[in-house]
Amino acid sequence: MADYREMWKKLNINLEKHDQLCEVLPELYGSVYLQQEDRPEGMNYFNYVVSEVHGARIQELEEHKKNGGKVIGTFCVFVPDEVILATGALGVGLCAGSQFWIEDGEKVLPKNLCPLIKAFTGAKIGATCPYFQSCDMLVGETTCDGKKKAWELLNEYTPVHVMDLPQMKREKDYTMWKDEIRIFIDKMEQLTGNKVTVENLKEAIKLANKKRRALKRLYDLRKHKPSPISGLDCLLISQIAFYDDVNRFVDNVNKLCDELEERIKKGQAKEKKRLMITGTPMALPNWKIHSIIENLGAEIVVEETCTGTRYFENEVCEDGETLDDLIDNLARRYLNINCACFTPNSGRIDDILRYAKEYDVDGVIDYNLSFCHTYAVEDKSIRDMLKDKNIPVMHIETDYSTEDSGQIKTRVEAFLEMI
Ligand code: BJ8
Repeated sequence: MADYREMWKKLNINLEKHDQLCEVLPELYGSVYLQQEDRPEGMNYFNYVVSEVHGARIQELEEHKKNGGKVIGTFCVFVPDEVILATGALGVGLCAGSQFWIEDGEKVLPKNLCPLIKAFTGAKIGATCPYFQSCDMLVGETTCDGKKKAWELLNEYTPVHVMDLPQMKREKDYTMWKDEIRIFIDKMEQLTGNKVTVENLKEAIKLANKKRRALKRLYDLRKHKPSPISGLDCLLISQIAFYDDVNRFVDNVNKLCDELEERIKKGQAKEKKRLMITGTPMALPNWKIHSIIENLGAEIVVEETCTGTRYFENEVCEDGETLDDLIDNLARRYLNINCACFTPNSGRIDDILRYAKEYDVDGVIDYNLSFCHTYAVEDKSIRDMLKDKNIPVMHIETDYSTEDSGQIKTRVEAFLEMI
């Protein structure tokens, strides 16, 4: 890897601490990813992206800034990427998935809080994440209480714009969400000095849809029995989707899909037990559950999460004559995401049932980050519905530590024997 220390220094990274992080990641990646057998050639690109995660991509962001562009950090799939792209800015997902950042997060946040929130806060206050350091503005949203309050803390470090997300899906909520998108457009115009027009917003919608289509193509290939790619690899690709250059990412996903189609034609190894993960997102480098399950010989074939189907399902309609038409299209697509912060959220149950059929799963793992109450409460309705359809389901509540890995492994083993 090239020497990025000068760049990190300019970004005010805590170099000493950051060195510790740089030591942990390759080791973890090697043990989780590189030991998988028979990986598609096309995964080499994604290996490269991970090896350069705090290097080459950050350099590109810095280059973009030198040329007058802005970098925007986001934390939720409700924040419309299209607005960021239309103003010529680059968006990066900042949700954090490593135990490494928890200690710093707990310096300012209660211990009994969702690890995702503690980790991203810790990444910022410990100055160990170059993505955070590169951002000109962060965009928060009013989803769960923990996140809502974390924006106030982060705002002391980097300006945070908060989008007020309605938590019901009535017509007046669409109107309100449209208004929030308009306010976000104003904010982005002020920050970048670039106007959002029908032309550039349409272009941005097309680009974001292109990414959605590539991911959908990848997920559709997982419907084959056996899946031509591991759940671990797909999870990694979804995680990388949040910060990689869009066109390059789409090209590489499509190349990989071409290879997977060839694999399917050739026929492959024996079938494995097929599982769906549903629940809270798995931010990079949270590979814990996938790694445990796939090491036990089963395969994860779909994730009904924000690092899965919720990120790419449903395209934004590309038709429209006016800016208002396009904003309406954005509002309709985004408010259609079924996150547990909504009430009611029966759409998520319909999605899970549909995926169970489409991907022909043998069982479902309801994955819950600790202290994420909305998803924890939805567990009951999901369990009831799946039991009703005779689909085995298992709930796993966990954080980023490895302390409970042995116990989870034993439980998953028993579950796999039963299904
Ligand atoms: S659309 S899931 S990305 S809010 S931070 S809600 S895990 S307690 S991330 Fe999320 Fe948007 Fe919903 Fe998806 Fe729970 Fe943690 Fe809150 Fe979380």
